[in-house]
Amino acid sequence: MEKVAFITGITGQDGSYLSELLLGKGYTVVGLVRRTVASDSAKMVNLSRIREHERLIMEYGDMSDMSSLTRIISHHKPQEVYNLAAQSHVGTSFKTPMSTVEINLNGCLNLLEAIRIIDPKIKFYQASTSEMFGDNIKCPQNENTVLSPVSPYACAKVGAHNLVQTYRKSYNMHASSGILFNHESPRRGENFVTRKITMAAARIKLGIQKELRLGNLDAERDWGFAGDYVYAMWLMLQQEHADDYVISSGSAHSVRDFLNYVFEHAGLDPDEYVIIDPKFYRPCEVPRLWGDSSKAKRILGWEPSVAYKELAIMMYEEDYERESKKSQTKD
Ligand code: NAP
Ligand code: F7E
Repeated sequence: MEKVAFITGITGQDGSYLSELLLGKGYTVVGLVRRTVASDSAKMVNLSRIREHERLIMEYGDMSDMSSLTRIISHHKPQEVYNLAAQSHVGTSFKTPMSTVEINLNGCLNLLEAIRIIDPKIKFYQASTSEMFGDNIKCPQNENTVLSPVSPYACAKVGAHNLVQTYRKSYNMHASSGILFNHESPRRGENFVTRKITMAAARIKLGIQKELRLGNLDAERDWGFAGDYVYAMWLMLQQEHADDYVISSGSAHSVRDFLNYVFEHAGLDPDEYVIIDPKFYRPCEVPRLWGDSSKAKRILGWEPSVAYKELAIMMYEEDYERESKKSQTKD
């Protein structure tokens, strides 16, 4: 039988890696795109490798518009739905709390309801997050760690996480949540700290940027590679039973450590270029995220394949190559 997957958030970092994975496995992939993105080809850059693929279908819609979700699910009849769409920037969620809740919480409910009504046998994946642990610094964090969200982003994600568990228990739906720790790649949005750093290092090295403004350098994160993490999403939906799984690299590093490592690799001294700017501090910070994904290893057989330093260099090198090509074409 033809396998069909519906992915929300397909234009984002994870959506693009997951699409490539599923197309490679023979799926037909249906992706939800907003009109504002579909009309701007620069915003489709993450999908450049697969845009012309015959089994990739783009459908206009929006997480806040349940009718668009029901239309797509009724028409394409997916067996698997991956809900990756979100306003995913934690700092921004303090500035746009209502739309963040609308997309990240109500959007998830719209999708769960659409599935329950149309075909409750559809398998569902929810993009939950380590941000839900918030200021609970008991480490390493696992599936039993108490949730203590401290941003509108994380509050909305906790609500969605609870809804997924509720639909699983109430309607016997195959609905799973991946509690994913930070995962990065050369496709990471440019306003997330790792990408901001690798991009700045590349541009400073090339002489096209003079300084890098950052916020809290003491925060610690457990950073892994997005390509590894989307494989865990797929594995969750291949299990007989739905469940929640922590997905992480298993080690934590500070923002300062990431900064120093990338700048040292580029042959730059961060003290000469980095300015601490209060604008990038958050009203409430998550001090430390460090995950324990032993359940995923035991049940899914999942393990990360790209280490922290390898990831940092991969991101820096791609940024350097692209920025260098761009500056040559300007000459
Ligand atoms: P991302 O690059 O920011 O992508 C977010 C996607 O959501 C984009 O495709 C965006 O579309 C789409 N979107 C936003 N609002 C929408 C709306 N109203 N209707 C339809 N689509 C909408 O995020 P990511 O890093 O790939 O993360 C994927 C998911 O995992 C998100 O739910 C995020 O919260 C969660 N997560 C991420 C991490 C991480 O470290 N990356 C960790 C844990 C959980 P446009 O292109 O139109 O903006
Ligand atoms: O911040 C600090 C900042 O924005 C990491 C999302 O994918 O992962 C991501 O959320 C840390 C924070 O990621 C700057 O204060 C310092 O402590 O890269 P980030 P995040 O907030 O951890 C989780 C798991 C998700 O679910 C989210 O969707 O870095 N930091 N200076 C800075 N952060 C940013 N963005 N910019 C700075 O200038």
